[in-house]
This record gives sequence, structure tokens and C-alpha cells, in this order.
Amino acid sequence: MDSLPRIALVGAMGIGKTTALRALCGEKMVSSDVVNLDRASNAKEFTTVGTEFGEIDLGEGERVQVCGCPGQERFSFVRKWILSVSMGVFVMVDVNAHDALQETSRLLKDVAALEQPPLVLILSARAAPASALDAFAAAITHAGHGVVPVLQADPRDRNQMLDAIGVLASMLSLQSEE
Ligand SMILES: Nc1nc2c(ncn2[C@@H]2O[C@H](COP(=O)(O)OP(=O)(O)O)[C@@H](O)[C@H]2O)c(=O)[nH]1
Ligand SMILES: [Mg+2]
Repeated sequence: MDSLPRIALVGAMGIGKTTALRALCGEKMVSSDVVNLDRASNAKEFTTVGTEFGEIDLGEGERVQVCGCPGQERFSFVRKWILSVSMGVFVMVDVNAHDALQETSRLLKDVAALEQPPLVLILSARAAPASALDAFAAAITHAGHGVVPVLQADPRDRNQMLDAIGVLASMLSLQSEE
């Protein structure tokens, strides 16, 4: 099946996944009732679980699908499935939140458990000083997740989100050269 490269957005409820999708995709966005990520397989359960996706045109015929995953733990099976069919994932987090490290660790573990894990970037979705981003990145590494880049990106700001996608694309092209 021909499918677009897909980026998954994960993160706690209210962090800005829907906001980021709107900023990136505008009208070209579909919410859960009609989600059909993969026509070949099962679309039915995705009608009720809060998944949403949109498409971005990066120019020169390059398109990416962005897919917001439900944050609730009871929907973790949906998240894992979307992660398994994504080439990249943005873990959106407020690094100032008291449970930020725990939440992010939980999501990173889900990603790492996949047979072919997508590339991960952490997006700091609320304003934070550079020192806080560095400290968070160090804590993630210390917690055993390896080196995961942490970028500042306001979900409401289309250009900041596009920059994050650009970083992901560069990382993917480096990876494919290995
Ligand atoms: N202050 C602030 N509010 C935001 C930001 N991003 C989203 N919001 C607000 O947070 C609320 C929840 O965002 P939403 O995109 O629905 O989160 P989701 O649950 O991850 O999809 C909305 O009212 C947004 O307007 C942000 O970067 N800063
Ligand atoms: Mg949402």
C-alpha cells in the first residue's frame, strides 16, 4: 500500500496535540469520527478513540501525515499501533510539569518496545529556558533512554512546528545514510 510518511504526536491531554495539528494542517485535518489511517486493515475502532490526523504539504510534492494520538492510558493500544506505523514521533511535554520526566519516560518506553521504533524528538510545548531543556535532556539520558533531542516548539506556531519537522527529516536522512 502506498502511504505517506507519518509523524505521530503523543503527550498528555491538553499539551497541544490538536492545536499543533490545526497549526500545521489547517482545514486539511480530520478528527476521529472518520479516521482511516490504513484502509487495508481495521479502521473501525479508530472511530471512537480520539485519534485525529492531518496532512502537510512540504512543497515539491513532499507530503507528510501527522497523527495525534490519544493521551489517556486506556487508549495506549491505539497509541502503540500508530507509533508502529510512524517514521517519527514528537513527544510533547511541558518540561516544567512535576511529572514531565515520568510521563516522557513512559512514552519513550512504549516507543522503544516497538519492533521498528520511529525516531523520537521531544518537543517542549510550553515556554522554558534553554537551561531547563538541557536539564530535561540530561535527565532523559540518565533515565536510560539514550540521547533524545529536546526542542522548544509552541504548538500554536506553524513555523516552529515546521522547524521541528525539518529537524526530524534531517535526522531521518542521516539515519538512512548509516
Ligand atoms: N499557553 C498555551 N496554551 C496552549 C498551547 N498549546 C495549546 N494550548 C491550549 O491548551 C488547550 C489544550 O490544547 P489541545 O491542543 O486541545 O491539547 P491536546 O489534548 O494535546 O490535543 C487548548 O485550549 C489550547 O488553546 C501553548 O503552547 N501554550
Ligand atoms: Mg486533542
